[in-house]
Amino acid sequence: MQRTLVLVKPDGVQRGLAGAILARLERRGLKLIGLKMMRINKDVAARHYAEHHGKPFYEGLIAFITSGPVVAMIWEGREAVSVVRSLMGATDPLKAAPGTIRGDLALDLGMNLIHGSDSAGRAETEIALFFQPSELHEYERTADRWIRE
Ligand code: DAT
Ligand code: MG
Repeated sequence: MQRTLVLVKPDGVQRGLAGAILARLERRGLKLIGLKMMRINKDVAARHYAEHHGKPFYEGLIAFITSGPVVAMIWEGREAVSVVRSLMGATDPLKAAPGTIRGDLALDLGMNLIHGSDSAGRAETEIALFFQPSELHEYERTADRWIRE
């Protein structure tokens, strides 16, 4: 089953939206298998956002993501990566569709509440960057027979 990394960014924690964001993913039927609050340090931030190194917004992005605690989560489910990306909405909240997390709850590109891995390959790398294997929980969920055909 596919897994993906989700971060409720510092703006989401500060605004008291961590629970609301978690609930949206949970209600969709995705399965939570890892969860922790953490402060991202500069080294992890640089590795996580390496693809954006050198871009004009890079320094601000690193400063933002390290500015306060985040809630890090691993979600599992069928096509979890693209399901989470669609629930998140477009990167720029002004372009995100209503009904999505960013489209309903955010206004600014730099304060867009949530990170989700953008491919299955990136998800594996990001999960390893943020979680130890012992922090991931495999368990049976009785509701799964009402979620998965
Ligand atoms: P996403 O978070 O949707 O995967 P991304 O990986 O392209 O988007 O960018 C990572 C984050 O960087 C994004 O959530 C917000 C910020 N960002 C991206 N493009 C930006 C820009 N042009 N100006 C300011 N911040 C930007
Ligand atoms: Mg991205």
